[in-house]
Amino acid sequence: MSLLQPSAPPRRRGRFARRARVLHGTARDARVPFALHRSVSVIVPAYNTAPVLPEVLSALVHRTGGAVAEVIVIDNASTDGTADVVRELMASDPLIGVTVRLLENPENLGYGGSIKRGFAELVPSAPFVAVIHSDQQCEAAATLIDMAAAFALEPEPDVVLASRFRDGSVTDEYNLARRLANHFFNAFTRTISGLRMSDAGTGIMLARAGAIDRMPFMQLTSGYQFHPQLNLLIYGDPELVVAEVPLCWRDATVGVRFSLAGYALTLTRMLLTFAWQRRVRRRPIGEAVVATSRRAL
Ligand SMILES: Nc1nc2c(ncn2[C@@H]2O[C@H](COP(=O)(O)OP(=O)(O)O)[C@@H](O)[C@H]2O)c(=O)[nH]1
Ligand SMILES: [Mg+2]
Repeated sequence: MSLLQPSAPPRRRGRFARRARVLHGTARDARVPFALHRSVSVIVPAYNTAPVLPEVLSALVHRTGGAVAEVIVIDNASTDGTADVVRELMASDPLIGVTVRLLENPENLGYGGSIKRGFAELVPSAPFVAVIHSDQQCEAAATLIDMAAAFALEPEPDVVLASRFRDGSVTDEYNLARRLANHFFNAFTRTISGLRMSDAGTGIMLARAGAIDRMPFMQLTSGYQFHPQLNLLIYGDPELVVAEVPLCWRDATVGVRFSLAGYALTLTRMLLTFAWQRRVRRRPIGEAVVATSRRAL
């Protein structure tokens, strides 16, 4: 019996025919499929998250049903001793010591810069690559297991995205202004792109490395618009099967909170540039997304 049921048969007709096929998983008693055992490499971007990062790493290494092969923490030049905390944890817990690798950016490379470094490191060799944040806005182990379990769906997905805004998602402890802004930008992104995505900005994902390898990820922004750009590429790729699973997401208690107004401004600029490239210049999705990088900070 499949543990995850598609909520609706995937549609291949009409205006979505040339887009990625999207499945909707609802995790119930989720289990890691055999194919993913010891096969997932997790990227954990970190910036000033020392107080909570040990628990995130411990969850990923000890409580993910055997899915995790390695974890790469990418410290983005934190100033609160995040890297030292990771080193201490690696020294005190043998399994964490052999599973976690710490990469330290010599200077802050931006959020997207860290993910690009992680992808460049892992995509050539790992079978599956995940992104889980270091600030505990979601429960790391449960989220990774839910995403892994979605690989039992038929047809098997290439990319699984954890969504804050679909049936089963829990966001009551997530700031109302950010929730509303996300709803607005999801609708805006869907209107502009014609792509059926429930959470256009999610950065929590698990994918076959081959699916990421298809993306020109090094040409995306090094800033916060990295995932909105990457998600346009993923949902717009007709060769990919994409699954969404519900995510429980709450406010962070650590780290640096970026300005919502600044984020909204750069996202608006990115989306308007994308619309111009698609509709006026008639560029394919991939080219249109890459063309937004200059404006997507
Ligand atoms: N704010 C910030 N977070 C970073 C940076 N580099 C990596 N991160 C990590 O990236 C993750 C997401 O960043 P965050 O600011 O929480 O964004 P949000 O959760 O998407 O609203 C967190 O785990 C951060 O610790 C950076 O330069 N700035
Ligand atoms: Mg966060």
